[in-house]
Amino acid sequence: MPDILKSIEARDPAEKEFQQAVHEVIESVKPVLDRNPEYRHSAVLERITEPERVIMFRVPWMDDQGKTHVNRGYRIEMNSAIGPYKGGLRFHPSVNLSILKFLAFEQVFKNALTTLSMGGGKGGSDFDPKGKSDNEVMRFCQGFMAELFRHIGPNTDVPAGDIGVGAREIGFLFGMYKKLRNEFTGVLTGKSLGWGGSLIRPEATGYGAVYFASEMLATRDDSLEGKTCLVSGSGNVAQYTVEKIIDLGGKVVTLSDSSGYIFDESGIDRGKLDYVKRLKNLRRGRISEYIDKYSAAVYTEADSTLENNPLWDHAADCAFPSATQNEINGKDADNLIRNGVSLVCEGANMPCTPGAIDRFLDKKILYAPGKAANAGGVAVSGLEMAQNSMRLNWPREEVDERLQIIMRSIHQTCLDASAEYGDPGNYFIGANIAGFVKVVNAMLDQGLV
Ligand code: NDP
Ligand code: 2IT
Repeated sequence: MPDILKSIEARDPAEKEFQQAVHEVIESVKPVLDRNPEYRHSAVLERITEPERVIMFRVPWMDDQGKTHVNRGYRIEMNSAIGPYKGGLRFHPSVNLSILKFLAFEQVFKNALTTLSMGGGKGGSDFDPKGKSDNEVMRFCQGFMAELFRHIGPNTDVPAGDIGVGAREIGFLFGMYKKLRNEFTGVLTGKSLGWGGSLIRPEATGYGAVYFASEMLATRDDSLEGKTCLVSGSGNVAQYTVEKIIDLGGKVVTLSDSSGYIFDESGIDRGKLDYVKRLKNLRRGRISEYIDKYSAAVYTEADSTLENNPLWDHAADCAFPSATQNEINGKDADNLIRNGVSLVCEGANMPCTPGAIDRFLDKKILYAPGKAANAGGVAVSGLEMAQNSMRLNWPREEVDERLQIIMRSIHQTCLDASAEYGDPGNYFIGANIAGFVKVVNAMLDQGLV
C-alpha cells in the first residue's frame, strides 16, 4: 500500500469511507505520478487529501413540543484550486466526518471535470428530516445557517442540496443567510425558480447521468431504446433518471428507499413516475405505498442481514444506482453480471464498493463512476451561479443544451485520459486522472498555499 494511504489510515483510522475514496483515486493516478516526478516532489497527494478547512459546529433547535435537540453541523472546504468551494449539504442520521470528507474529496475531481470553475466542498448534519414537521425543519435549517453563514459566500463557498436537502431546505437556508448578511446573492444553488433558481437544476443530476449512459452506449453503436433498467433510490436523482430513461425509450422496473424496493415488471411509465414524485416530494411517503396504487408491482422490505441486495438481482440491461454509498457490493455485482447487465452508471456518489468496481472492469462492463456520471447536478449549479451573477435566467432549452454539451465533454475527457494512460474505455481511471491533473496543475501554479 502506498505510504500516503498508510499515513491517512494512521491519522484518522475511523474514516473508512474517506480512505475508500482516496484509495480509488490514488490507485488510478499512479501512472500520472510516474510520468510527472514534480508531483511527488511537491507532495501533491499529501496536500490534496487534506481539507483546506474543516468547520464543525453545534446546531441547537427546538421541536414542536418545545423540547431542545442538539445536532452536529459540518462544512468541509476541501480544495479551492480552481474556484470557490462548491458542493451539497447532506442531512441524514448517518452523516459523520468520514462520509463528508469522502464526498468533499470526490467533489473536487467531479467539479474539475465539469469544465466550470468550481472547487470542492461538502457539508451537512446528522439531523434526520424524516418525520419532522415543516416548522421543525425550518428551525433546524435556521439554526444550521446561524453558524454556517459566516463561512460561506457567493465567491467563497456555495452549498447546494444532497440527500435530505431539497428545495424546501434550500429555501429555509437561503432565507436565513439573506437575513443575517442583509444581501441577496447566489450563495446557495438549487433555489426555487421564482427567486434565483435555474431551470433544469432539479432534473440535472438524473438527466446528466442518462446522457452520460447514452454516450457510453453510443461507443458500442447502441442506445437506451428498449433497454430494461434497474434504478435504486426514489429521491431527486432517481426520479429524473427514470424520467430521462423513459424519454429515450428505456424501461425502468425498480425504485427503492431505505425501507425496501419495488419491482414493477411492466415498467414505471410517466403516470407512475408522477405518482412517485407526489408521494416522495409532497407527501414525503414511503416507496412501499406504490403497491397500494399499482398492485401488480411487488414490494420487498430491506434486509440488512442479507449478503446481497435483491434489487440488483433482476434480469436487466442497465443499472443506475441512485441512492447512497456502497449500495452495490461484490455479490451484487456478480448478480448484475449474471443477469445480463452491461452498463452501470453511478447517479449516487460511490455507490459501488471496490470489489464491485473490479468485477465490472474485469468483465468490460460500461461502468461510469459517479464523479463523471453524476456531475450534471453540480454543473447546472455552476450554470445557476453564472445566471445569478448576470441577474439573468436562461430558458429551459438553453440550460438543457449546455448540460448535454458538458456531459458529452466529460465523457470524451474520460475516454481521452483512459487512452492516454493505456487503458482505453476505462472511465474509472479516465475520470480520476483527468480530474486529478486539472486540480493538481492549478495547485502547482498557485504555489505552496
Ligand atoms: P434524496 O434525499 O432526494 O434521495 C435519497 C434516496 O436514497 C431516497 O430514496 C432515500 O431513501 C435513499 N437512501 C438514502 N440513504 C439511504 C440508505 N442509507 N440506504 C438506502 N437508501 C437510502 O437524495 P438525492 O437523490 O439528491 O441523492 C441520492 C444520491 O445522489 C446521493 O448519493 C447523493 O450524494 C448523490 N448526488 C446527488 C446530487 C444532487 O444534485 N441531488 C448530485 C450528485 C450526486 P429514504 O427516503 O428512505 O431516506
Ligand atoms: O454530489 C453532488 O454533486 C451534489 N450533491 C450537488 C452539488 C451542487 O453543488 O450542486
